Amino acid sequence: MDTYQGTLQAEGFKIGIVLSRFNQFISERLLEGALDALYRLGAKKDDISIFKVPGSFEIPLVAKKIALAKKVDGIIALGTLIRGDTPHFDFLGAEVTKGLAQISMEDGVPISYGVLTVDTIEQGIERAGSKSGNKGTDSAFALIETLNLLRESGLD
Ligand code: INI
Repeated sequence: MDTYQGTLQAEGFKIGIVLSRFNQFISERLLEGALDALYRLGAKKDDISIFKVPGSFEIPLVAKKIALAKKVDGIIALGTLIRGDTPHFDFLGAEVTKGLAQISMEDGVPISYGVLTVDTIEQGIERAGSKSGNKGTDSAFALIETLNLLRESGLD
């Protein structure tokens, strides 16, 4: 029986990070968390490219272009969607999630999902480096594990 589980070793991987600037004070904490994780796992600064977009809606298009350019091994998507009084949040959340999943499947580029979808600013802060961890950190770990799983199992 063969069981594959990716190691946590980031050295040598080229990583693209797409970051939405909307709700910047939270999203920047996600970026800090992702970068901290990547460096702790051995990634080099020169192997990381950061693409800042205005809002989460713009993340999938830029991720798609990065995937098509074939210059990175994997992509981390970071953003913060906070529910308002209208259905806007639901439409945005669905499109961003669906868009990223589709790109990852179509282009075979691993994308990890670090887009917060929260009801309140407090919930966002909690998930960006305080009591509920940091979703940016989690998504960096998930990407590196997935990249290694594909490499080590011969599927990439
Ligand atoms: N973008 C976000 O990343 N988070 C939000 O909470 C948000 N809200 O609430 O509106 C948001 N809107 C901007 C959107 O992503 C686009 O940038 C904009 O519609 C222009 O295309």
